Amino acid sequence: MSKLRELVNSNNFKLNFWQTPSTFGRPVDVLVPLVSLLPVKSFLKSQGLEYAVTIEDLQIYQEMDNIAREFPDLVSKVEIGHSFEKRPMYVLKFSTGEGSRRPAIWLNAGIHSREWISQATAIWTARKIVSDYGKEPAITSILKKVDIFLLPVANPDGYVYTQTKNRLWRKTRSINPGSSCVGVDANRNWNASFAGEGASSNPCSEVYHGPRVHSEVEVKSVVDFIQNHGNFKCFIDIHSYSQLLMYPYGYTVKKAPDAEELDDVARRAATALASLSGTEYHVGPTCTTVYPASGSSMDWAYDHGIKYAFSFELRDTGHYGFLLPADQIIPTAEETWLGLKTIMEHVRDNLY
Ligand code: BHK
Ligand code: ZN
Repeated sequence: MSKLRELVNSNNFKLNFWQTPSTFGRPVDVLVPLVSLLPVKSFLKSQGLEYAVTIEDLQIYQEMDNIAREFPDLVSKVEIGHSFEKRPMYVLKFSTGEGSRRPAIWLNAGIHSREWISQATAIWTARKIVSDYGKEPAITSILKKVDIFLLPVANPDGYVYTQTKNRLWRKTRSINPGSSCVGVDANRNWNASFAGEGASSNPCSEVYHGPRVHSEVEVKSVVDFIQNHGNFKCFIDIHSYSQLLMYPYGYTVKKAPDAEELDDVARRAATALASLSGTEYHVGPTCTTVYPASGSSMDWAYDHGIKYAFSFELRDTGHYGFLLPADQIIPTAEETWLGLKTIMEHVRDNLY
């Protein structure tokens, strides 16, 4: 009791007590900011106070629960697997139709943990879809024909690490046997010219491709889900920063067979995006637009027959970089939505 009071009165941990300590000795409920999580846990342990985590991530994971609960006829939450550190990987499935194998779109965010505008844009997008469905003709007609699967946090361990230890962490948090360096670049780990150009075999590199194809359980979970489903027509990976909209390939300078159609769709998407507040995007294939990169999710999707494969690099162009201020989250998400909608409308009208 007195130890709990110590916790309440300490300003260091920035705790928010939902239930303050009582004299009856019932448990208290405390909201802990991620930066304080480890210190608070060790304080509780050192004082012999029992605790349990009841809501893992109040912010993004809780919002996914809220959306699924508020719109049960439109949204379901699917657990597709877990991360290296055993955090659940949740996907929101938006579907209006019967049958489990309707043509589908995969929206992937947060594969690189430090690109926070990606996860934020994804969760905003989830709320946007449920708010606009039945009111706005584009999303309503898209969902008449296709299902949308949204993975807001593709690299949960990395995301927690960026909030607790190192804001600029990019990779997964898997242990590399024989090396003191941690993690694999989850966007070099896919079966698309794996370990080719633009990836490193050094575990200490930021673009380490990992020991083998799909070695990262986070990647394997997505691969298995998409392959078992078998009817994905579109895959969009969302990164930051640079304001780019790219399509295959990253692993070769060779033109993708569908390059002209993909370029046309991407240009229209970039124009729609810019129409909101003038944010300019460059459009092109990854390899010649940024750099060669083998083993990416986008190239894997494309080579596995998912024709409409794109990769966004959201705001900005480097002024704030990964540390995009919070007041740009909603403007970024709103403009990105116009680009996403353009692509999804094209998919709707060009199912194959
Ligand atoms: C995007 C798609 C396919 C391959 C590479 C890229 C560029 C991306 C990367 O994986 O290196 C750039 C990046 O993370 C910054 O968001
Ligand atoms: Zn990235």
